[in-house]
Amino acid sequence: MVPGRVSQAPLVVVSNRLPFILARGLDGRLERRQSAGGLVTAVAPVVIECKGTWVGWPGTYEMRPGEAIPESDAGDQAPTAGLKSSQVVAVNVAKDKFDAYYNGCCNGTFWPLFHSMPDRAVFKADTWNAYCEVNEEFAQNTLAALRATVAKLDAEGRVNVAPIVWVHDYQLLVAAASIRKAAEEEGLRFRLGFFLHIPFPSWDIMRLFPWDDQILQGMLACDVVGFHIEDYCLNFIDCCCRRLGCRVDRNQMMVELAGRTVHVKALPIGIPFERFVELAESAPKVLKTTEEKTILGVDRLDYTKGLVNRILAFELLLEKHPEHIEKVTLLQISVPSRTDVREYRQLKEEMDQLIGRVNGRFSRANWSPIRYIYGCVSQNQLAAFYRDSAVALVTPLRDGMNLVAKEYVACQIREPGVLILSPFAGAGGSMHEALVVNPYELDQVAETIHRALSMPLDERELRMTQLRRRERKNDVSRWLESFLDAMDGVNDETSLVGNL
Ligand code: GDG
Repeated sequence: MVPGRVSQAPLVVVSNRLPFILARGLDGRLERRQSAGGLVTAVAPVVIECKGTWVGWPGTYEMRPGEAIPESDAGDQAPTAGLKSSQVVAVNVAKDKFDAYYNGCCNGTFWPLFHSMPDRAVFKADTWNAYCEVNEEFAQNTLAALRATVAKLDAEGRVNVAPIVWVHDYQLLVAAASIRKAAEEEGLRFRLGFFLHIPFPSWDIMRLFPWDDQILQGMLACDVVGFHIEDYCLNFIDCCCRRLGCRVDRNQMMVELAGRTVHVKALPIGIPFERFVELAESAPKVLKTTEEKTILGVDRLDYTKGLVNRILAFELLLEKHPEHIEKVTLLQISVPSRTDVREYRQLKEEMDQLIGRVNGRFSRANWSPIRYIYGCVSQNQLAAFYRDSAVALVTPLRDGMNLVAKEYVACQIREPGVLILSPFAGAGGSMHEALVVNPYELDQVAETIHRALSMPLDERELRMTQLRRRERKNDVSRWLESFLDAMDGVNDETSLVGNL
């Protein structure tokens, strides 16, 4: 929560999904089903307090025209419980169109492209058109929310307050262009911000997308464009300069387009640190023995997360350091993800085979090297896994930030373990006390796991204390506060226009 600020300007949050999904219960009525992500936990209370609005897809194609969003049940403990149905706008899209937008363009094109894996990206005019149409539907719904918000502020006499519209992530890269155009034509008061949760690629990669100019213009329709780390900001600025010929200031991180200045900000996301500490304090023990050490991996089953490399590196460890046989286990939790996309089904097959092979090769009568959960565990159980694992292996090939690395350190409330982290995750840029390892260099990963398993207690303590201190300070509330500060700064800061 951000005290003292939220009362000033209402927030209109726009994201692909609402902070809860709707599903039809046995009685035929729509019900809210909660999602527990850190983003929702941090942002929902602010939307509730400032009497803001959340615009998003409700997770179902079954809403009938005009059907109301249900209120939360009495006794609902979720962070969205106080979000009234009048504060929620469901964007309903026909199934075929949503498929082309979400599975086709978002996850078939932008996800691999923005993670610098262009060989996996599919460029198709029809999925791109569906993407633009769905973004337009989000824009129209957001405009309706913005009109209602401004009218309410006017009625309250708060005529100097400009609502903040906050658009999230790669599913909505071009929505802001329509929002700005219509809102300006109608003379609505607003400020427009965008945050990208995944990396922003270099110009070399971005230029492969045939309609890259529209992406950049869509993002530049905002007053503030936020990324996790400075590298992504600089990539974005570079693209604006080279593709659109914008005037840019790389030191002040500003881009000028059509006489307007856009502020580009590095706003690294954090986690609800104290909530994970509490979970770790109360979660019952789930891992069996203390003699056997657990190496933990937790990821959506996604090719960006480096899962195949991770298993191969673990196999190498057992080959080169057989002293770990029967002494360590790799516990890999892989949450099913995007199962409608072929690449993801193929990865599932590949992982099943690979893990079967490694287990077949090294298992003993009472021990197997890899325990593999293809599914989702409860947050309580997850916190216990984090707390009781000797090593966390966070080795994505590329990752916007990676929250698992941060959640692991938050839960290290007993004997400290070791975080092994890829430099290609946004988190790699700031979690300096982790053992940083290139996930492509399998030998090195195996050696680093060996080093982590043999690390003396005082070194583990030293590293973990520092990691935890930093993440506690830079938690998700601070991220939210930094974004709101950046939005507040929009009108005060020097503009680029006339400055160069
Ligand atoms: C995107 C960007 C960026 C995982 N397994 C279970 C479970 N989880 C939760 C974790 C964590 C979240 O899922 C995963 O977050 P990540 O950050 O690791 O990855 P993405 O989903 O790819 O998120 C990423 C993030 O957006 C935020 O900006 O950091 O780079 O790709 O919170 O705890 N939760 C439960 N059971 C599981 O089995 N309950």
